[in-house]
Amino acid sequence: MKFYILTLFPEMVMNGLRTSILGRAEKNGYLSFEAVNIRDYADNKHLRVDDYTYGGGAGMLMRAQPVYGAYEAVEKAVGSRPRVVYLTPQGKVFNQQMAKEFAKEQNLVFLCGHYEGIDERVLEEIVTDYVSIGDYVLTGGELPAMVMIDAVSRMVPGVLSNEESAQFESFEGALLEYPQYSRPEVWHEKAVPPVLLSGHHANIEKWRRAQSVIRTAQRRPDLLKNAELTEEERILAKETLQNTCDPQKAP
Ligand code: 6GU
Repeated sequence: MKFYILTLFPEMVMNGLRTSILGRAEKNGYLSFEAVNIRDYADNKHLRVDDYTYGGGAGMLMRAQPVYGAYEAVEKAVGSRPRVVYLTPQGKVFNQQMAKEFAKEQNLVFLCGHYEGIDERVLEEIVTDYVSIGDYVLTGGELPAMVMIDAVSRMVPGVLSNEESAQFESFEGALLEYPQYSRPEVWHEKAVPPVLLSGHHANIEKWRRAQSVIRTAQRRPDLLKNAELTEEERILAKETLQNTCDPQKAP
């Protein structure tokens, strides 16, 4: 899968994406990243990419012309009209389901805005998806693009090793992950739960599943409505909810 990132800060994006697991996946040919510098497509001799807004008011806007030029270069390279994700707090809030959907694309373009945004006319022509990462304001679309590319990339076959595999993690079954422990057996006078040392795999699975239910009820009770739970697990979730005051402060 190939990601194109249209941005004024290509080095910020590439340095982030070429680190750790995604960097390894690109080296091994499962993914490819290309940052397209919008400034390279500015048609004026000062390479200006921003301008004042008609109607007055705060701040500068990214001009339509260089954004469209950068998009056209990508369209030409892929040979068809790609899906173009514009990172904006006005978009639909990104989630795991959207990550899975985006991972089906052969090419995906992320358009990163800066200043007060981008001239509406070029957005109308090229953007297919308006997406946000949550209800807070950032200075630009680069960090949201990196967040989304990370979440999408790990859904692409081959990107994760077996050990890193996505299958049983948080949100897969709409439950949070169970707590995990490594050596030593006792640390700061806290012992690892004995069942995990028992070697009894059925009991371990049972304990982990119960911990996932408890943890979800304590920390993200909103996720329970979409969770597939047995009758016994429903009861455990309900009891946990009744014994939990503030989900944010729960251990
Ligand atoms: Cl996608 N962009 C910006 N600038 N701010 C955000 C955002 C995106 N998502 C949440 N806040």
